[in-house]
Formats: sequence, C-alpha cells, structure tokens
Amino acid sequence: MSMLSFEKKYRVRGGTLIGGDLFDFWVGPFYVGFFGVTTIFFAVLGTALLVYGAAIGGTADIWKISIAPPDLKYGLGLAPLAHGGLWQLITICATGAFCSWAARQAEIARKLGMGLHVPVAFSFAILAYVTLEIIRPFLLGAWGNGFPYGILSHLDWVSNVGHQFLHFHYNPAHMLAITFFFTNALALALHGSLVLGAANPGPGEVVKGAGHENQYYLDAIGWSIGPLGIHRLGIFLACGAAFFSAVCILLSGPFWTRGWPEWWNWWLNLPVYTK
Ligand code: 07D
Repeated sequence: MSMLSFEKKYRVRGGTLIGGDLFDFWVGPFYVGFFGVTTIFFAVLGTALLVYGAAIGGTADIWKISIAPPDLKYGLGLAPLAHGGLWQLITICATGAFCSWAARQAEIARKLGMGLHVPVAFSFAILAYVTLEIIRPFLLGAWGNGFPYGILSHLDWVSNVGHQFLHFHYNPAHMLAITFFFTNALALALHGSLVLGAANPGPGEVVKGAGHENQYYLDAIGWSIGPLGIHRLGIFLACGAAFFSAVCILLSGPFWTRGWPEWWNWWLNLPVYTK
C-alpha cells in the first residue's frame, strides 16, 4: 500500500552514494538510482548468459541443467565460453548485481534517514556467496573450485566437497553456522507467532499490542527481550549464520585439508585424557 503523503516528504533528490542526480528518480513505486540501473544491467546480462548456457548444455531437463565452472587445468585464467567461461561471466554478473543491490539499499536508507542495517545484513549473504565463488577458489588456485549453477549439480557439489573432508558435520564453523540458522528459525517462529497472536485475538476481542506481547513472555519465562531487542537478536543470528557459513567453507581447503573429524584430536589430546 502506498503512503502518498509520506512519499512526498522523502521522495526528494540526494543521499546518493555516487553519480549525484544521475538516475535519481522513481518509476512508479520503484526507486531507480545509479545502482538500480547497474543491478538491472548485471541481472539481465547474467540471466541471459544462464539461459544461453542452458540452451547449449545438451539437456532441457530443468533438474539437470548446469553451468559448470572451468576445469581445474585453467587455474585462475580465463576459460573458453562453453568450458567454464560462461560460469566466469555469470559469476561476475551475479557479484555485480548483488553488490549493486546492496548499494541501492544503502541509497534508499540514506534518503529515508535510516540506519544502514539492511545493506549491512545483506552484505553477509554476499560475503557467503563471494567466499564460495571467488575467495576460496582464488586461494585454492583455480576457479574450478567454485560450485556450478544448476539445481542438482550444486547439491552434488556440496555433497562432494563435504565428503572430501570426510564428515562436514565435524567442521566447527559449520556447527556454529547451523546453530545460528536453527536459533534464527526458533527466534522468528517465537516472534512471528507472538505478533500474530496479539494481532488476531479472536472474534470480539480487541487487537493487542507490544504491552501484551511483553507481558506474555514475562508470564511465561519471567523475562521479555522487548520489541527492539527481538529484532537486534534477529539480525545478530542471521548475520552470524551467514558469517560462520563463509568461515566454514573458507577453512575447508585453504586452511584445513584433512578430514574434519581429525581436527577434534586436540580434544582427545587434552592432558586430562592423556595422563
Ligand atoms: C551462498 C546465498 C547468498 C545469497 C545471495 C542473495 C540469488 C541466487 C543465483 C548466482 C551461503 C541472492 C541469491 C538471487 C543466486 C545465481 C545463479 C548462502 C548463499 C547473495 N549443512 N555444507 C552450508 C547444513 C552437511 C557443506 C551452509 C545443515 C553435510 C558444504 C549451512 C546440515 C555435508 C557447504 C549449511 C548440513 C555438508 C555447506 C549453507 C544438516 C555434505 C558449503 C548456508 C542438518 C555431505 C555451505 C557458505 C549458507 C556454506 C554449507 C547447513 C549438512 C557440506 C550452514 C543444516 C554433512 C560443502 N551448510 N553439509 O549460508 O557454508 O550458504 O556456504 O545436515 O559450502 Mg552443510
């Protein structure tokens, strides 16, 4: 729902990161901006390349379509289009589109006089993607270490890479990432159900607000994190999940090459056990 009176107040020029007034306007409900244009450019080009890669890939089966990174023999060099070059261009486009989107989020937040929490949070997702497709392959010396763009093929990649390290559940950063993901799901389930419970009290009842939401948890567990606190917890858990995901895959290969269960030998070697 648009809020036209409010929009008039903030739909003013300024707050752009670069380019001054260039593209500093709206099309219908959408802010365009310099980074809106670069997002569209990278997203359209990247999608077209994906479609082209799918078209020359030899299968129309949506599950099997895959645009793979170059063979390891190409190292950190450029590969022919049909042999990983498309993957390289698509990766550049995807990174360009994600970073443009984060910059556009920052410009819109600046126009509204808001904090930069949204682009900062999104940057953690970008960090995970860039770690998988650029930083880790770079550290390993070949773009061929990136994951392929395909529904089943990227799952096969995760499974294969996981088994290269014997048992990925023993990766301590993977453990932390999963703990953050699951706790995040729990927190959002508790928060979402609490807000919906207050907003949908049943026929004949007055809709309840933050006071009742606080009181619910005070009655239940003697403590309420509060309306601001739950969102602080949410951004912390979500960013922590993406951060430790990036760490867990960055460690695997560039910094640890053996099975992850073996990493835990330091625990078995503690003096308390070896005495
Ligand atoms: C990359 C998304 C970024 C999003 C952006 C925004 C688009 C689409 C399209 C480019 C990182 C927009 C995106 C519009 C883009 C194009 C074409 C998020 C990204 C920028 N694991 N595991 C994780 C669990 C096992 C293994 C992460 C659970 C096994 C490997 C997460 C289990 C083995 C890798 C996670 C489990 C194994 C991971 C992923 C359970 C296999 C990774 C989440 C219950 C035998 C990956 C950074 C994430 C990783 C990863 C969870 C099991 C291997 C923590 C719950 C035991 C090799 N696993 N895993 O943040 O860390 O992705 O990625 O068993 O590389 Mg695991």
